[in-house]
Parts: sequence; structure tokens; C-alpha cells
Amino acid sequence: MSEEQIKNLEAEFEARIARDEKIEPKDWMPEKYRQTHIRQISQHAHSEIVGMLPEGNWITRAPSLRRKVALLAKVQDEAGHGLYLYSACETLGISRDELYEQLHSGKAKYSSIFNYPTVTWADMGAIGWLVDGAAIINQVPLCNTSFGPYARAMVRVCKEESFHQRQGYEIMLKLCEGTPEQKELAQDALNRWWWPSLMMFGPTDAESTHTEQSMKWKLKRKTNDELRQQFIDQTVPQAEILGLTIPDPDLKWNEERQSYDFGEINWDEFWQVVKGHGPMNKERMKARVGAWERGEWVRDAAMAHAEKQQERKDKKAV
Ligand code: FAQ
Repeated sequence: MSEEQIKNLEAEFEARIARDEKIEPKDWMPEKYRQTHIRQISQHAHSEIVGMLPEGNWITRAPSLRRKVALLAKVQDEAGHGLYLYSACETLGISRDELYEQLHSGKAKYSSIFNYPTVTWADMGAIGWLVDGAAIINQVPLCNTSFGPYARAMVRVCKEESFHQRQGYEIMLKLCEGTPEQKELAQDALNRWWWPSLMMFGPTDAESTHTEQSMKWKLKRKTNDELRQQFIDQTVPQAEILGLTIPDPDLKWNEERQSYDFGEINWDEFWQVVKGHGPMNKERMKARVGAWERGEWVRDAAMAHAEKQQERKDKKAV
């Protein structure tokens, strides 16, 4: 293709983005647009799959049948989210095997939040309330993202996340209405999950490498700092209803900005976790790779069955 032709395609692509048209897998797109979508969508898919592990830890220990059923359904939803997202990513010309290989070899990132341990039942409440709450704030704008398969996957994901968030908040509410020890468990979980939840939104806008370009392509519709602020403003009143204290002495309502000011995030901790040195990074990867290896016989059996069926079909056709 001549340079002139590529320039025309780029101009048409930019015009479509400006008109808020969806870009579909077979449409022409700049290589960097394709690559940045593979990066974000695959990290998102990996996060959903690895994100099942901290909660999976509690399915057998949920305190009642009702809680167990709800948690089981939530964790299953997360598997489903991972699968829609891997499928959306595959439409960009990368295979599922390559995506798994990137995760299992440690090349691909997944959300920092899933590298923290879930030590008490209250952590199930805190994850639903805070982690799914943050995920909703981050993902609602993605329903409007420019790449069609990602935007459509996000519509269903957000509906399910909303059930997850309520499931978590209900656990927190029950604990806070319970004995002083139960309320203490809820406060302890909030203390441990608050700051990592703020880190989920990524580095500050000043430090973010991808935000500027991703905003131009309408992949991201809001910046990391905007979403983080929205999360804080929405969550603080919810903590007040629970009667819990946000573990930030600098948290203060700013009348002029009509928003909360908040304390400094520990970015050293964030980057340590992102680079693989968080409290649970090694365990998470060991569990993922182990599950993949233990599932090999199932994949082999499914392939052998498919081949046999095909052979039978071919024989009948002769
Ligand atoms: N953890 O330039 P930016 C969920 C990396 S799903 C690890 O700002 P970007 C559901 C970033 O990749 C949670 N790495 O990057 C659930 C980049 O590195 P790279 C996941 C992070 O992409 C709930 C570098 O830092 N959600 O919770 C993180 O423009 C409960 C520079 O950052 C999504 O993936 C982090 N927190 O903005 C499941 C949503 N933040 O790639 C189970 C979609 C940044 O150059 C239980 N993704 N990095 O090597 C996004 O919205 C964006 O990708 C951001 C990051 C906002 C996460």
C-alpha cells in the first residue's frame, strides 16, 4: 500500500472515531490501535480470571448456603467475563493460546488488586463493595469505547458487576449490624482493601503512559484520576452508612471542588505489586499455571472426541 493510501485510511479512521462510530474487527485500523486494544483487553481478561482466585478461597467456607450460592454465582460470572473478553481480544488477530502463554509466562499484566490475600470472610464483603465498585466505575465508560466487541462485552459485564457490588455491600452491612467483633472484621477488611482499590485505577494521569493516546482513540473515556476521584466520592457516603472509617486521615470534603481531597497513595507499593512482588503474586501464578496443566487431559480428550466425530461425519459423507 502506498503512503498516500495509508494516510487516506488513517484520515477515514480518525473521522469515524470523531463521529463516535464503532470500529469492528474487519475494519481497517492503525496497528497501534490494534496493539493497544490487545494489551488492555487481554489484561482485563486475565484480571477477571486471576480475580476468581482470592474469592475461590472462600467458597467452601461461606457462612451460610445463601452466601455460598451468591459467591459461587459471582465467581462463575467472573469466568464468563474472562471468556467474553478473550473472545473480543481474539477478533484482533491473536490466539487464545498466545494470550494464555503471555499470562502464564508472566509477560502479561493483570490487575494489581488480585495480589492481596483474602484472610477473613469480611474480605468477601470488601471485595464486592470496593473492588467490584471500582470495576463498575472503570467499566461503565468502557460500554461506550470505540472498539465494537469490547464495548458490547462491557454492557453485560457491567450489569453483572452491579449484582457483585450489592452482594459485597450486603455482607458488609450484615457484619456492621452484628456483634462488635463482626463490625471489627468489616473495619479491618476496609483498612486492608481501601488503598489497593484506589490503585486499581492505575498511576496518576501525569505518570500514565497510555491515557493520552487511549483517550484520543476513545478506548478510554475518562482518565485514571477522574475515575479514582469518582470512586472516592461515591464510596465515602457508603462507608458512612456502614458506620466504618475510611483509613485516610487526609480525607476531607472540599466544598469548592464538591469532591473529597484524599491522602497520598503509596505508589512504590503499587509498582512493586505490578512488577510481581506483591504479597500473593507468586501464589496466584502458581494456581493459574497449575490449573492449566491439570486441565490438559480434558483439553486432549475434547480434541480427540472432536476428531472422532469429524471422522464419522467424513465417513458418512463418502
Ligand atoms: N494493575 O498508562 P496506564 C475487575 C499498568 S477487573 C496492574 O495508566 P492504561 C473485575 C498498565 O497496564 C479489573 N497494572 O495504563 C473483578 C500499564 O502497563 P503496560 C481490571 C496496571 O491501560 C472484580 C502501566 O501500568 N480492570 O476488577 C494497573 O491506560 C472482583 C501504565 O498505566 C480492567 O482491566 C493495575 N491496577 O490504564 C474480578 C479494566 N494500572 O500495559 C474479580 C480495563 C495500570 O504499558 C473480582 N483497563 N497498570 O505494561 C483499564 O481501564 C486500563 O487498562 C487501566 C490502566 C485503567 C487499568
